[in-house]
Amino acid sequence: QVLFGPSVVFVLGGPGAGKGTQCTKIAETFGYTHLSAGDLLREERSREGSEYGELINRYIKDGKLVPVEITIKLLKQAMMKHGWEGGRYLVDGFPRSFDNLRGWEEVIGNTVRVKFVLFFDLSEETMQARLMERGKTSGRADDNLESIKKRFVTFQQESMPVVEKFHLKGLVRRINAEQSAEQVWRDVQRNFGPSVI
Ligand code: UP5
Ligand code: MG
Repeated sequence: QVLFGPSVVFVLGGPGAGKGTQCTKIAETFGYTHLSAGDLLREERSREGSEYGELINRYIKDGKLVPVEITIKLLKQAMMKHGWEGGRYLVDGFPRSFDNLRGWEEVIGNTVRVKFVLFFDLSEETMQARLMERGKTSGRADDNLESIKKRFVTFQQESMPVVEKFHLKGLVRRINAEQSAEQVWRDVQRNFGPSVI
């Protein structure tokens, strides 16, 4: 059993579900460190001397999942940097496949306590509209219709089965992410605070 290692909340949901937006608020309000797997991969892509830059770029544009060895290395590095013992982390956008989960279990496994999984649930129509709107200014290589469609396929085929698996373990807390950001935040907050530590 983990006595004083880090604790983690996984934050899952489709592309454009609002994971990043809500994680920022949770981090500010409840003292978590927010680690977005996608942000870590994008940082690594632009890091000078990175051997993975090209590869990461290709996978992200295609809406495919970067080999888990890379993602897990970045996540673990970030957790060590911010403090391992007693750290409280929001892991945003990971694990998004059974292979991701295997990587997590092999490298991190029971050295970390997974408290629960926050799952943002909403329609593809809404996600698409949000991402197309963001794409006007985001500069993200995957905020275009072609990449968005590919991200949806990956989410349905690879990520939803992971959510289902966590659900069967009783770990999932579902949020109606179709609502306004304020309403979503109101629902998200109920899952944090003294009663759920
Ligand atoms: N917005 C947010 N909430 C709103 C609301 N309630 N109402 C109206 N608008 C709302 O939000 C998206 C947009 O919607 C923003 O403009 C926001 O203002 C607005 P955001 O909070 O950014 O949503 P988020 O769920 O974080 O969307 P994101 O695009 O980051 O989701 P993805 O899961 O697609 O992206 P991520 O960065 O996690 O991954 C990108 C790619 O990296 C993946 O496709 C994959 O290729 C790769 N990747 C891996 O390979 N492995 C990993 O482990 C992780 C990523
Ligand atoms: Mg995000």
